[in-house]
Amino acid sequence: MSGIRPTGFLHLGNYFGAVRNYVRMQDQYTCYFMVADWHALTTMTDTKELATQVRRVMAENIACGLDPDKVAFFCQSHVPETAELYLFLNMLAYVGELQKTPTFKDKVRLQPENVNAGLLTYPVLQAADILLHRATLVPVGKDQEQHLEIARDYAHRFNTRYGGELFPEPYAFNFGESLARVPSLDGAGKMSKSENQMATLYLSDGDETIRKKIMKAKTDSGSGPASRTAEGAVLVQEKMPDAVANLFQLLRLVAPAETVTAFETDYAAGTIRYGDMKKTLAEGMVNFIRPIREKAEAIQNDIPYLRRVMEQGAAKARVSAQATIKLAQEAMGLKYY
Ligand code: AQP
Repeated sequence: MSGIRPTGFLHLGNYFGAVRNYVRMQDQYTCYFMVADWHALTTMTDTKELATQVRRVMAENIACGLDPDKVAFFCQSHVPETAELYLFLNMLAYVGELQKTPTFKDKVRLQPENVNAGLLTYPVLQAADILLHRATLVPVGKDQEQHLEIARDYAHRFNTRYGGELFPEPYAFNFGESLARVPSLDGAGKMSKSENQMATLYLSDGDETIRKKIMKAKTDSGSGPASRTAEGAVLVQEKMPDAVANLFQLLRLVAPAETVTAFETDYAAGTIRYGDMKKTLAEGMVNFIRPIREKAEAIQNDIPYLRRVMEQGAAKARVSAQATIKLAQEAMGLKYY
C-alpha cells in the first residue's frame, strides 16, 4: 500500500522513492496504490486544479508502468471507509506526539497562516490508508520513514486496546535496500512537488528544461579531491562536497555503471570536468524522462479511460476496506445487535 499526493507534477524523487517500486511489486504482491487527494487538502486551499492534478498523477503512474489491471489503483476519496478508520485511529493518537512530528513542524513553518487540524492529524490519515488494507509493506521514500513508525504504533495500540491481532505492523519497503532520497539539484533538501521547483526534475519537463536545470546545478570549484589553486598549491578535500555527491547519485540513476565509474575515476584523480559530467547526466535524464512524459500526456487527456481506472480501482480497494472496517467495529464492540 502506498500513495502520492496530487499536489503537482511527479518528479524523479517520486519515481525512484515510490513509483518504481510500485511497478516492481505489482507482479509479486497484492497491491493498493492511490492518489491521496484528501491528503492534498491539508495544504491546498484552492481546489480548482484538483481534478486535473488527480488525473495527471494517475496518468503519470500508468506511464511509468503501473498496470491498473494488476493492482488496485484508486483515488483516496473514492474509498470512504478510510474516513471511518481515520476516526477510530484518532482515538489512539495523542496530540502532543503529533505536534512533535518533524513534517508537521515543517508545514507550520511553511504555511503559518493555515495550521489546520488536518495537517496535525496527517499521520493518522496516512496510518488509516495503510491499515485499511492491513498492509505490511509500504514502498515509500526516506522522507516517509517516520510516518511508518507512527502507523506501527497505532496498529499496536489498536491491537492492545481492543484485543486481537487485527492490524499487522507496516514497514517502509525498498526491496531490502535503504530507502531512496533523491536530492534537489541545488543540494538544498530533496526534490519535491511543491517546493524547490527549479531544482527538481519533473517527469513532465521538456528536453530543454531538463538540460537547463542540470547545467545550472551546483558543483565544486575544483576538479576532484586533489585540485590545484591558481598558485599551483595542491588542495586535498577529505570528503566529496554534497553538491557533487548529489550529481553522482543522480547519474547512478540513469547512466550505465561504466559511465559512472569513469567519472568517479576522473574525480579521484582530480581531473573531472563537471561540464562533461552534467552533459552526460542531462542526456541520461532526457532519455529517461521523455517516453514517460509523452505517454502521460496522452493518457491524461483520456478522461473516459481514467474514469474506468478509478472506478475499477475503488471497487477493488473497497472490498478490502469494508472487510477491515467490519473487523475493526467488532473488535471495538461497535456491534449492538
Ligand atoms: N526526493 C524524494 N526522494 C525519494 N522519494 C521521494 N518521495 C517524495 N520526494 C522524494 C516519495 O514520493 C512519494 C509521494 O510523496 P508525496 O506525495 O508527499 O511527494 P512530495 O514530492 O514530497 O510532494 P509534496 O506535495 O511536495 O509534499 P511535501 O510538501 O510533503 O514535500 C512518497 O513515497 C515519498 O516518500
